[in-house]
Amino acid sequence: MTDKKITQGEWSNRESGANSSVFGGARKPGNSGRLVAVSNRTPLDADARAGGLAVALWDAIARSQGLWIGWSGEINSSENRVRTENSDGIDFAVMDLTQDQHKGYYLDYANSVLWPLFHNRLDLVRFNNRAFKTYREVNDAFADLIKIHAKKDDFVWVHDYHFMLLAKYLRGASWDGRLGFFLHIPFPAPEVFRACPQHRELAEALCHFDILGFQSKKDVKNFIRYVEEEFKGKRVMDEHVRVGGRTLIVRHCPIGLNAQDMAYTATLPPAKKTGARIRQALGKRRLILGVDRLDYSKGLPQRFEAVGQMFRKFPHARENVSFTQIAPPSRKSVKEYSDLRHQLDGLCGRINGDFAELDWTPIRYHTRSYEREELAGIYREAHVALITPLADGMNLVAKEFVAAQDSEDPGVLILSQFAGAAEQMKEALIVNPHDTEAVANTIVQALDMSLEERKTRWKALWDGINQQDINWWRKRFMEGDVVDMQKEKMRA
Ligand code: GDG
Repeated sequence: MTDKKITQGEWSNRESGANSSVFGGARKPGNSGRLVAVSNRTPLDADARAGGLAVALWDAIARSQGLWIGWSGEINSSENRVRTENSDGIDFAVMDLTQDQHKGYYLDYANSVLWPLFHNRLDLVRFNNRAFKTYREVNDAFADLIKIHAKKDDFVWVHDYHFMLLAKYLRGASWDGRLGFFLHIPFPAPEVFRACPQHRELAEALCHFDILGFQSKKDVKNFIRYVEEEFKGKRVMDEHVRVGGRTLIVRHCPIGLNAQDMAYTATLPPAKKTGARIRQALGKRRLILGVDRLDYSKGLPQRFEAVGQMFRKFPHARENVSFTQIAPPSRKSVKEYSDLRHQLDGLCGRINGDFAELDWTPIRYHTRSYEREELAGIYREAHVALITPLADGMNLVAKEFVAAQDSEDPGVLILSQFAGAAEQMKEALIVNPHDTEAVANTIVQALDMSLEERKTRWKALWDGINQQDINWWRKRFMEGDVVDMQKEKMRA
């Protein structure tokens, strides 16, 4: 692999402004072409197929006869590692990773450097220059795959922190097609990002995209402040930033979900059956619910502590509620995740030991996943959703919970101020997840809330997520570009 790093000198020289403008030049609205999505996991993977991203992009890709590029999910060290196939009308080009690539790029860099760093957990980051070389190598290999399969008038939409270097490698190979990048996780404050030895290389590479989409206004601010401070970047219009001789669009683009579909699913027989089972198990008690991948960014220990405090401080709550946490394990091979599992096992055991009755278990904690239909039924049955991440790009569970509610008797959403969703979902009860006493008090506030207030808050939340749903998000990202491109394609 060649190291295509642009030196600091070259980068500074580009600030003269002599180079290309982006949306003002060749890549302006109305170009025709296909949509090419690039993401680490693709919907060929059964686990990713049901996700919001797949739903959001599937139709748009199919309409433009585009394709999806990503990791196959397989580890294979042979020469023959690229596979193309068509699934339900969508073309895929997927690549296996070698054992070394899987370890360096995925486990050691994406999962053990970028994920904790971008979630403000410098204490968990294991900086690793060798892993970064593999991260470069894999990004370079995917850039080659894109060059082979994408055409110059396609819109290539790259997803997430696994592929931050792609645009630089493509531009280095004279690719001047349209390139967009959406970051699903938060963009850290510049002070935190600078702790990463490769921060300049990563950020400079991002500046080779034509458009960068972020979940929250805070992420946009962090990124713009970083390029202003580090690369003397300048905001030239609302969304346009001039940096390194290029102009890129930096767009606030909060992801949504297919709200109507979740609302409908929650009324179907499988959801109702699940709801009835829970009701039977709960008896007269009401359900407080958490649903998260088992991840240290989700604030689960603090949440368990808050629930324990609530049972201690408000003994009457013991008669009235149970807390259920659904936490399907992810990234089991990373040490921090098994440590978290042990910590939660201990906390759960302690709280249940302190408060359980012969006929009541205060905390139920399930480290398994449920079918989407079952999950919809569980959401609908919950009186309170406790969504308290310490850092989160958006948090779709908060939106799914709202979508699944019965409008005549809706549950109450308690949401962390550190979830991207908190910027949009202002009618939730917003909490600081580190302040476990305040969270305990807020749970009681939610349990005591009148039906009228619950309905008012829910209606405002529903209107928001229904309006800014997954299709709104896709269109917003591509505003003035691929949307027009697709219209042209359909007219043709
Ligand atoms: C990243 C960002 C951003 C969970 N348990 C089960 C299950 N889930 C599904 C939920 C939800 C999804 O997993 C989790 O989405 P989140 O948004 O909460 O979080 P991340 O996985 O961390 O996603 C995040 C997101 O990207 C999108 O941009 O919002 O901030 O970190 O859809 O429903 N699904 C099923 N069974 C389970 O047991 N079927």
